[in-house]
Amino acid sequence: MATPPLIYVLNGPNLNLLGLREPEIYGSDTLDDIAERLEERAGALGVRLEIRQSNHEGHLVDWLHEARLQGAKAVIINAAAFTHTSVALHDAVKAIGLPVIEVHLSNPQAREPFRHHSYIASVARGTIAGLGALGYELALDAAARL
Ligand code: CA2
Repeated sequence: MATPPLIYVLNGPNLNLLGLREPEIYGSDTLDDIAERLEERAGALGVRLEIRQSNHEGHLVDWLHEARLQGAKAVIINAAAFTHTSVALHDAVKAIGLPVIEVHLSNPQAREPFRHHSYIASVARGTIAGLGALGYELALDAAARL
């Protein structure tokens, strides 16, 4: 039987604190809770997931490259604060040539002005923001259909 398509789910800095701090902004689910629901949904969709989190920009760049080398079909990324700062992530997303879906738990457009610009958005296939943890599941549904 053919191996199910692979999708990378990458999470940036401080997202390891999800559910532990600032639930009024980011919700009460931990990253493990989100990962568990994504794995469940992935099973139903017939795809495999590689779910990672790092507080280091270079790890996220390396994992974007790895996604391409591993033959991933799509990447879902919440680059967290690096969304607003990282030309390196912009370049990596552009370079790998895979459909990349940008996800944010909160709606950065409704927050401080420094969150209004995303270096990822212009090279992403699409962005889902402001829907909390549900955004990851919607992104997975979309990724599986791309
Ligand atoms: O809304 C999102 O998903 C963000 O990507 C989250 C980032 C923020 O810098 C972006 O502007 C929008 C912050 C992630 C930090 O996560 C925390 C979780 C719990 C407690 C503290 C931070």
